[in-house]
Amino acid sequence: MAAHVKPLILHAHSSSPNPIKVAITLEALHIPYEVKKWDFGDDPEKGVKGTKFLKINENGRVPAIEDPNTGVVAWESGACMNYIRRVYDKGNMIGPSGELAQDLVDFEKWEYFLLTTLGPMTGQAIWFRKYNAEKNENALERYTAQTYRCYDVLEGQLKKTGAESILNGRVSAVDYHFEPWLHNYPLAGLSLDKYPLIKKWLGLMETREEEALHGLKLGLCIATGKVATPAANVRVEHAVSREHIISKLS
Ligand SMILES: N[C@@H](CCC(=O)N[C@@H](CS)C(=O)NCC(=O)O)C(=O)O
Repeated sequence: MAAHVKPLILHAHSSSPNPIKVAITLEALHIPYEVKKWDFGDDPEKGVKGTKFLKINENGRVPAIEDPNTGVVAWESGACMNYIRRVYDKGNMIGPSGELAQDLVDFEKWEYFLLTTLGPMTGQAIWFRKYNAEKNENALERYTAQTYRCYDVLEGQLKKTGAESILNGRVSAVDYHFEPWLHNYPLAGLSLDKYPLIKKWLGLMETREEEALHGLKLGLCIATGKVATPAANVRVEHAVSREHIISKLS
């Protein structure tokens, strides 16, 4: 990333998966960024539903990004990540792996599946398990079943790719979309016992993060001696550190 790039501002909340996806994308592309944290609620100065934040995102949710290099303001994690890719991923490190119409559709269909289905179903499962003031077993059952249905679909896809990445061939922004949501399965009270390939993929993503922590500490993001194959090197180049990201968000 060119040295003259001014840090982007990532508007976030420390424990939420959607801002983490954007942070992973920024880290993967080595784009400098600063995190501005917001509370949930309507505090006029600090809350996502407060007057100050609503001027940035009238939908009152994180993430949002501001790019001082272009003046662009974006919200919705998908729009933020696609903006970042269009402007900063000129070498197409994390986008669709080919230029065929099918390659682009494959990328988008998994991206949209996460944004419209797996993410919201998991979010509701977490809500009804942990946060809803009154018990609502019916809603909890419904969202738990729907999230497992999404896991079935993802497990089937990982069977086709060997579970190294969601799309064939390489880790992409699609994996960055899914990882923070799958990482939250215990919070939603779910189990991966019936999903060996999701477990494998999640484990690989987490290994990449650990590897990258080493690289990031050195100011580099290169494969370490522990990684042997060229395919793994590609993974590590895209790797990011959960600890590093969480430390920025907290
Ligand atoms: N579809 C949105 C969802 C954003 C979203 O729900 N963000 C949550 C945190 S993960 C939020 O800001 N919640 C605050 C609230 O509901 O008041 C996206 O992908 O960015």
